[in-house]
Amino acid sequence: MSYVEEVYQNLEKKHPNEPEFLEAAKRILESLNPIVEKNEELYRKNALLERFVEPERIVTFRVPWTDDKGVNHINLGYRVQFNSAIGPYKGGLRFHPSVNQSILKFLGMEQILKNSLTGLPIGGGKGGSDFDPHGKSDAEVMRFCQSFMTELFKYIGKDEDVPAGDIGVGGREIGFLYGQYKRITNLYEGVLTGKGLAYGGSLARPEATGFGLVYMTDEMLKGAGKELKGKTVVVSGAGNVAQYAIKKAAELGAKCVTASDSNGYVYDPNGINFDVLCQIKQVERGRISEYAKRVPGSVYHDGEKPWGEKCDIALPCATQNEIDGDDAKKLIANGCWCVAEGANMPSTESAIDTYEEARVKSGFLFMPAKAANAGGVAVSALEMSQNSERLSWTFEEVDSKLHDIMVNIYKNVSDAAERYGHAGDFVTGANIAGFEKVSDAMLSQGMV
Ligand code: NDP
Ligand code: 2IT
Repeated sequence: MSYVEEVYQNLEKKHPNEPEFLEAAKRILESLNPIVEKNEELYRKNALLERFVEPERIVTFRVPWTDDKGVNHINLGYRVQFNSAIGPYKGGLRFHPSVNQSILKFLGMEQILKNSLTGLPIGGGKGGSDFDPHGKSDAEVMRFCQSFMTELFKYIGKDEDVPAGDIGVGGREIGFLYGQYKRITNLYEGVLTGKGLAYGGSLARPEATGFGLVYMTDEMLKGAGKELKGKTVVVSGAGNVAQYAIKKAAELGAKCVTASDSNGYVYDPNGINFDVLCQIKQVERGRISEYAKRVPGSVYHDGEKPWGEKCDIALPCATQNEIDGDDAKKLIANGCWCVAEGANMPSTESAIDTYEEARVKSGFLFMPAKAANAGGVAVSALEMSQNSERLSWTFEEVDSKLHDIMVNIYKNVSDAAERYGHAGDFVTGANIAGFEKVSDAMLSQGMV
């Protein structure tokens, strides 16, 4: 049995109730095979893979809070501190009813390699709660965030672990979390990223994941002798990542014809109007069905995903496993020849097999999440730098660094794929390019 298989089988035995984590670990380990085979003796001697697949630490805690009617609730809170070989733990907090340890471990493991790809000194972590912010008042969200931070503050710090946003955690939540951290510790430090501009946030952080996704897509297209201009794009999600992907794609001359939420999707043949989308989602915190009521010519499809629409490019920006094998086939049958992942692990294993078949047959382009959506955490790391310097950079400065970082990630991912005999296979390229630096650091630091 290969070293990779051995480690995976052990993991399956230890964590049988963590399907999302096992899925992510399996995919990562399999694509690391080429680098593991080259270094097997060294890695085995240092138990490198066995250490890589287990988080350094996980904290779990209860989060008690009281709603506006005076009813008490208990949610679960978590922080997975996965790997600090190349920097302090860094990664978002997700508030969504589906959150559990398996999902946070899968996200944390992805984050290790993503953060390494940015070229910046940040380790991997992820956290969150099964709290659902939908339909809660601002006061309820504030009380929840305060209670969550009253426990979490013990485990984080600007040089220790720096959380940020993810699904269900945006500017409002980060503000409440930051206020409580400061109140408890008396420290004004860059312990969270995605902060408001008035209290240490970075310009271009809200835009960073979506903009970065489009910069990466543009770079990948250029690498294949194509361009983004004039292309039709299908987008899922209507949150932070989707909104700014739609904005940047339009600026670069493409047309995004869909946006979605967990209820359904809207199709706008003229291209999704960014201002209307933000009014509904950022200001009113409403449903995407509203869009079709406001924009003539657009159509709402209740209970459906957008993968049946004709397009050149798909940018999934909602959540994990939102494109299965059948969806991938549908996309390709409708003309799609490129997928870049804004969300984390939005394509199932069978969807990725379908892309890979199409890549070998006809040059289908696929950029996996850890490379394609790394712009968000990259600008988070730039926010940490600005906080340390006690300076703020201009929007143009941050945006141009973001652009350079995405171009660099594309180059490193395609170089690594080529070096290991998998030219054009960006899944293998991204995993190996991210792993190289983390494994070097882990080997240098000994058995910790
Ligand atoms: P938001 O909370 O801003 O938006 C999430 C969007 O996805 C909403 O439209 C939401 O719809 C939809 N969605 C969430 N869960 C589901 C589900 N189970 N089924 C269908 N739709 C769903 O989150 P973000 O935009 O920040 O995050 C989107 C994705 O991008 C996630 O995978 C996240 O991990 C990833 N990501 C985010 C980064 C960031 O900087 N924010 C960085 C890198 C990756 P609804 O309101 O109906 O729930
Ligand atoms: O998945 C991700 O990369 C994020 N949610 C952003 C993490 C961060 O620390 O900015």
